[in-house]
Amino acid sequence: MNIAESLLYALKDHGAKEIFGIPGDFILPFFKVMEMSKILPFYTLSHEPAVGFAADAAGRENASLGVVAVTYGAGAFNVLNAATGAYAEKSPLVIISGGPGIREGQLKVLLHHQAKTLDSQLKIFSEITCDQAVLDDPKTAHKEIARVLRSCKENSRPVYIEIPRDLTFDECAEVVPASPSPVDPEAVAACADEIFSRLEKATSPTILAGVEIRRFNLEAKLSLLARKLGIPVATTFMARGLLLEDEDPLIGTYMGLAGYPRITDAVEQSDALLMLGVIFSDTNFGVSQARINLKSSILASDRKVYLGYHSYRKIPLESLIDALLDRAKQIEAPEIRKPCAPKNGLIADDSKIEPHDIAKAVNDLFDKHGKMKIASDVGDCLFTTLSIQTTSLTGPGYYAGMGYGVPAGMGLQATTGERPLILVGDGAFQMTGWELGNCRRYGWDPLVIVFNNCSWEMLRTFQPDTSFNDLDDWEFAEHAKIFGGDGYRVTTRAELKDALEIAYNTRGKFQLVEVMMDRKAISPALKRFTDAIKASN
Ligand code: TPW
Ligand code: MG
Repeated sequence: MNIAESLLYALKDHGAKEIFGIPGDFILPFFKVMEMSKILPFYTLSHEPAVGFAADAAGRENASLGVVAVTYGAGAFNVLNAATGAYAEKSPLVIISGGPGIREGQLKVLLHHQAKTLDSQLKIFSEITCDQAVLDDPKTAHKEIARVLRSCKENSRPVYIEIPRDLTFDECAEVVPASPSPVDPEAVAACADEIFSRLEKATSPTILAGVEIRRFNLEAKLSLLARKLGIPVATTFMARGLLLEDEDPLIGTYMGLAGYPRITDAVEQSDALLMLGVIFSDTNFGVSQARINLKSSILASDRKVYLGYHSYRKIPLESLIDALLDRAKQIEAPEIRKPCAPKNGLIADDSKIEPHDIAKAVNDLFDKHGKMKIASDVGDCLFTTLSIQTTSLTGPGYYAGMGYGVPAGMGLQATTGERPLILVGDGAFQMTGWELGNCRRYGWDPLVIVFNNCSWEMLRTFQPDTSFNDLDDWEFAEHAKIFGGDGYRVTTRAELKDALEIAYNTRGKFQLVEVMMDRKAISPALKRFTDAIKASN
């Protein structure tokens, strides 16, 4: 087999389900192999940020590799921001870029798409990937691929693979998956003992679950551990959408000052807070890190565990949870009181719509027809998800890169075959919304709700006294037909309810519900968040 086939089989073997990409001359040979070999399905969109976001979302959804393939320079640099978001939010994204051929690299002329030197791209991507390989030696390429894909899975961070275009068809051995990085069982045991004795002594232990729990497929084990120990679990903002089974002892989403007091107290007043796979960021901690007592907390993240004044290294999260499960013999733990789901439906009258009404309308829709997976963009739509019943959610809750929602939703439908619900603001929709024009080719039919306040409203809440956040009214619904979908523009709650029902019942093409709202009409969660930020400043 050739290098491209060897890579494609290895990707499939490591759990990739498809590839998203945009061709260019440096990656044309690889695209040819993708098409002819049919080893993995592949989808093209219109702009590289979108294929990056779609691949990222597919990887998050599957807790496995998401793959994006682009051309050298102009293509790859367009993916850089999506890759950075994937790095920050620990998404296992494989970035494949075509590269200059070995022979043309020796010419004394500059190559098109070249930045500074031919390896500028590799250097730039090295900063936001956890491992890299340039497959410039067909004899060792299979080993390089194995190493890099192992890094991607073990760290759940992006990796970078460059294929010199004139080597794409060179003979290459089959990739044998690399054996897992070594773990020191004694260190794991010592760490688990220490954590366990802290939990046993505590009077109000709480577990805070972060995205790594999902990335490493540990939801069921964590749920069992928490139930055995009788410890309630909150998730971070980033990890909202985890632990959706009825039996899971989930009390809700922790948002610090911006969240519900019951959950904020359970986390901040805990005398043994066990943070598992958490990204220790300002957004996850709702601007109130300072209120968490780090000396009495335990943080397991990035294969390290921090307890008070010391730390353990090379502790994979799964090994740690397994070791804690071994120690958790107590099955008769007290039952954990779970909050009831919000149950106030939309009043479908002639009132103007506010973001909170969208949450209610979506909750009603889910009650009637069943839950959908959600892809959300940044902006008030993401805060609105806090008032929507917990369901599988992908959104850039930490890195906060705009433009994620629409392509991420398309990636979800590509990889699951299920129709997603996409939530997006008008500002973000201006960035990547038109990617919806690609749905028709693939038969995707996402249900899209655009929060149209003609504004970069979230920014206005931070700085109300300037006018550059005013946006024009682009009348998005008007354009939907031309792009292969249906559009509905709604201004009252009754219209919202009706449009959602019709959109839900129309399958086969994307449905765009453009919800018109006043500027300054923001969700309760965004209000609490900005109030908290103002208070902490
Ligand atoms: C790629 C900065 C954060 S929120 C926001 C901006 C510009 C406004 C979003 O407007 P939208 O939603 O989508 O209409 P809403 O609810 O606030 O009205 N560039 C990028 N990412 C970020 N986060 C920004 C700028 C930003
Ligand atoms: Mg807006």
